[in-house]
Amino acid sequence: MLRPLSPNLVPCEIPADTMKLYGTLTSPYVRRVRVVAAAVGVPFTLIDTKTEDGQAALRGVNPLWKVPTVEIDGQIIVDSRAIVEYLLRTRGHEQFRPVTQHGFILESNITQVVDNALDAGIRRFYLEQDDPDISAPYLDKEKARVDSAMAWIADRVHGPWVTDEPGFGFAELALYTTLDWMRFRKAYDFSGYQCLVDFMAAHAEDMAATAPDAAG
Ligand SMILES: N[C@@H](CCC(=O)N[C@@H](CS)C(=O)NCC(=O)O)C(=O)O
Repeated sequence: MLRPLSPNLVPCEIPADTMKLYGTLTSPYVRRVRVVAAAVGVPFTLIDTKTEDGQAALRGVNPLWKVPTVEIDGQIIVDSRAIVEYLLRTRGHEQFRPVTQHGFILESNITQVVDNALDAGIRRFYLEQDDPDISAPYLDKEKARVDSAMAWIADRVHGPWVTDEPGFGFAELALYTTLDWMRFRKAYDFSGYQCLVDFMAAHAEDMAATAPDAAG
């Protein structure tokens, strides 16, 4: 099981070995990086992209203007999956279930389904922030896509795990951060799936330190 060491570390001065993390404390994708950085012992400084300065800094390093983006070991990495992969490859896998040859396809399918459901939820969230009454057939399709994805995932979750190999790996991290963001933003009610409720309960203690609720 993955045990985060500390949720955020924000020193006054940035030592050379500290990662610069562009993001917000409410983003589920940024949370994945925060969890893994804490678990492998990489301190980071958060550049808050909700602020004007933070957003300008992000736009200077990532042409997609998306978070998380990190600066580490003199390089910029965009996309949470690549950042997590880099941290695990360079700082150690000890607490993280590795992806085996056997498990690769299932893990890949699960993370694609989870991430696409999350992306659909995030798009709806942003659009409804701009216009609470917004309505369009494509938005209905996005909602139906999330329903379909959740039913597919619920079929595969067993106890605290998602793949057929036990252990906390990327699929579990992706699913936990996604469901917790949906709970936090009231974007999707998964309480009808007892297996998803149980999955969340199994990891809640380990994930509490990085919960989005405190950030508002
Ligand atoms: N595939 C990307 C997705 C990142 C993503 O969508 N981040 C959201 C925040 S949770 C974002 O930056 N949205 C800004 C926008 O769409 O303008 C990853 O895994 O890092």
